[in-house]
Amino acid sequence: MERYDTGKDGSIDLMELKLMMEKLGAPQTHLGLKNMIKEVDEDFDGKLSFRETLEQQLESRGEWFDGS
Ligand SMILES: [Ca+2]
Repeated sequence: MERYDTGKDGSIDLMELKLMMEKLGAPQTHLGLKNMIKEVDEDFDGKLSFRETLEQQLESRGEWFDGS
């Protein structure tokens, strides 16, 4: 999923998540995106690290990154 990290900083920020969800065919509102980040963000930096998203995916939300 590194291809979604357009900033190449090792994490997915709000804008990158927005683009990612649009590409996955499930566009989210700004509020929806913030809630998604808040749900997964373990260190409260407002971004999703690959580790955080991977853990989330493994735990319960596999549908997030389906179709990759
Ligand atoms: Ca984080």
